[in-house]
Amino acid sequence: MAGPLAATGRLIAIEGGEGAGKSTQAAGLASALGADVTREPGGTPLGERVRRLLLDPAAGHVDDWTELLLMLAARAQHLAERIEPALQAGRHVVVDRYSGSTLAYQGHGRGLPLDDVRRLCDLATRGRWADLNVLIDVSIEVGAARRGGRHDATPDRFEAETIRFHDRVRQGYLIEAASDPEHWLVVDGTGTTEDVASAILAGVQERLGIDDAASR
Ligand code: Z5A
Repeated sequence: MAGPLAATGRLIAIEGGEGAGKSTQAAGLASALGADVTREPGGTPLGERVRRLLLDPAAGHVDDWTELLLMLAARAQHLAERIEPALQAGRHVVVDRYSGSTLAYQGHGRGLPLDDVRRLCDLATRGRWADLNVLIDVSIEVGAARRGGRHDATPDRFEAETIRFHDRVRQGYLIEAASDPEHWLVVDGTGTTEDVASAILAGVQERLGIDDAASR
């Protein structure tokens, strides 16, 4: 298929397991770069409705392919409505989860064939992959402890998954990062919020050659 439209804005995805600190770091990075910030699944009114369906523990059994296609339906809308217009207007976009999450969760975690997952991500995004995926890597235990410190509500459908599932996701992320180092930056997420933020900003600037908002 034809590649994505040329754009001057860069797309940076913040990836990792639950509780890794993605939302915290996505907001901080976007502020440092003067970029738009958004999240998946979600980011648009329709996407946020799909998100509620996907996370609802009362949804009962959700077939793995259904889960994949709902993630991609939300992404297609997100891309059309928010991401692509911002990139075309020259704004950088920081997204809290993107196609890397689909490879890690629906591919490595659920066990759907990776080639199919990759091809469907490509179709849903018209070939728009992140310019850089920042993987915030923490152990399952650290992620669960951080999440546990924050939530007191019923766990969502993903939070309720087994440790083995979350471990497959973590290993899957590391496999994806190792197999495409040009598009992945792995950051140790166990330091303080400030330490992790500095490592991410330095890595993004070095890899994408973009200035922070303060130096423009
Ligand atoms: N999913 C999927 O399966 N396929 C897909 O294609 C996509 C998504 C796009 C919802 O995502 C689920 O969707 C997700 C995968 C699936 N489920 N899981 N697991 P989500 O991003 O909303 O869910 P999440 O990963 O569970 O997000 P989270 O719990 O909000 O975690 P986070 O964003 O990584 O962390 P945070 O909110 O920034 O921080 C968590 C707490 O830790 C908070 O109290 C912070 O203040 C604290 N924190 C953050 N950083 C630090 C450091 N460095 N030190 C100490 N404490 C910290």
